[in-house]
Amino acid sequence: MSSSSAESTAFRSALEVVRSVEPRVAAAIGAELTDQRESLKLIASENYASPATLLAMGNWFSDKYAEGTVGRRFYAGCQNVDTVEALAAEHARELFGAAHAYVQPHSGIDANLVAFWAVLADRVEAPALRRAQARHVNDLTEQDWYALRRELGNQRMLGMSLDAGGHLTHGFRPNISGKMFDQRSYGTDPATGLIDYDKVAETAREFKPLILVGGYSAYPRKVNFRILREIADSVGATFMVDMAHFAGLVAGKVFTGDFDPVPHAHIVTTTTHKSLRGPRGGMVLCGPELADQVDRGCPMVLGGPLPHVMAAKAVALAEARRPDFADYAQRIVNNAQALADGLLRRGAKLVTGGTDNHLVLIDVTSYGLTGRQAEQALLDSGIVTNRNAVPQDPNGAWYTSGIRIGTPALTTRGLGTAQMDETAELIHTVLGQTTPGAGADGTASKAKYVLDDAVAEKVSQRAGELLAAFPLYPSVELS
Ligand code: DSN
Repeated sequence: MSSSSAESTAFRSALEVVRSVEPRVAAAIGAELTDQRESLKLIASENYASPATLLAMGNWFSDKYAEGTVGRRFYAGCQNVDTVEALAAEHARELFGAAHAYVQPHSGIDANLVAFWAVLADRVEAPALRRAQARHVNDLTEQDWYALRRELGNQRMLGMSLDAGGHLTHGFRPNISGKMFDQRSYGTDPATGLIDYDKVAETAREFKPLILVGGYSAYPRKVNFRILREIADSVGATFMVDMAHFAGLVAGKVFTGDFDPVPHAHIVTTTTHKSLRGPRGGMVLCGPELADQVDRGCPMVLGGPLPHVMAAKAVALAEARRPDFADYAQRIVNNAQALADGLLRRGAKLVTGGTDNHLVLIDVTSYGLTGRQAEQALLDSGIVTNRNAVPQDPNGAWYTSGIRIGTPALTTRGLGTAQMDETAELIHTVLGQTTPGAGADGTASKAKYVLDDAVAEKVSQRAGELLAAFPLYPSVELS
């Protein structure tokens, strides 16, 4: 049986079994594949995992509790979980050149929490923290938590500001990190949109953070991690990098030297499902000095590990160690640059004037739109993006003034630079032909917009034709 017919058979059989119990779930799974096949997915944080990665998740590993770590479990019978967890960690260490890998985090937020607690435990003498670590998180009383917060009190974190492209989990209020830490941010130079390292150093000297965080979810440029490490060292901070967005570019050796966070940071966190193209989940990499604290992630802040997802992480990380992954990673960046060039040539305004990673941030105020209006108009036209704040955003974090687009998913489908130019044309057409709408009372709205149905229809049709030449999961036929 050829591998492609094996994949079709596997997914078809799985759906048949699901259908026999709850046909609506089987129908929704099938519909999701159709939707993903038919939309021009430009969400910078999404991708398409391989059939092997997807299939590794649908099995009896899901039924196993495995709190603890390899060889040190709170449950019996974890020998097979040990095998997949150890394999995933080994692939991660080899791929990124890290001394230690912890592959249990369920998401990027979880990975960051594990890292924060590991650094706190390593750096702060707090008896309440030791007591908390010695027990299961569910057994902590209100008084324990209170003592913990008080004893840890006022630890400081310095991270990239949200509107400059930082992430919520880097000490911002809607996330627990904003409650655990006294946070201050570094932004970008208003003239260039680039990180001003002298300014970061100045803020670090003034603020003296316990943790300096590098990494972003909407900054379209490389970051010099060697310089950030020097800044961290100069103020005695632990240097942590959240590489969730660009882990695939590190794995594929597009980001090397000063731009590879692993040799420079004390601790690195990531998700596994973005440019790295694995299953939905997270991971922490560190040196031997933090390894023991990191391994306490479960049960300190994580619920039971997901062995079926760790199995899929092992598969995806093995894929990322193959030579063709480096070619994929380079094509992600080539495509993002072609998309940026295509937009710039058509008159769009881009934050920082371009990109050297996987994402492009369009400032849609140049089209007279908010991010919300632009996002919806593009969606009507078959183009899936997400709105995002731009530096010093006049429209705030809800409506925003930006559209963030990224190329990992379309690159996985096989689209190349020629198709990126056409994609730029489609985006520019929609944004150029959309105008702001008015609310019910006739006043200007930040959400309503006007786009001729015929334009949306034409763009959607063209996007469909573009995608038809690059089928998603060509090896998988469900009917
Ligand atoms: N939600 C992810 C993103 O879109 O960047 C980050 O958590």
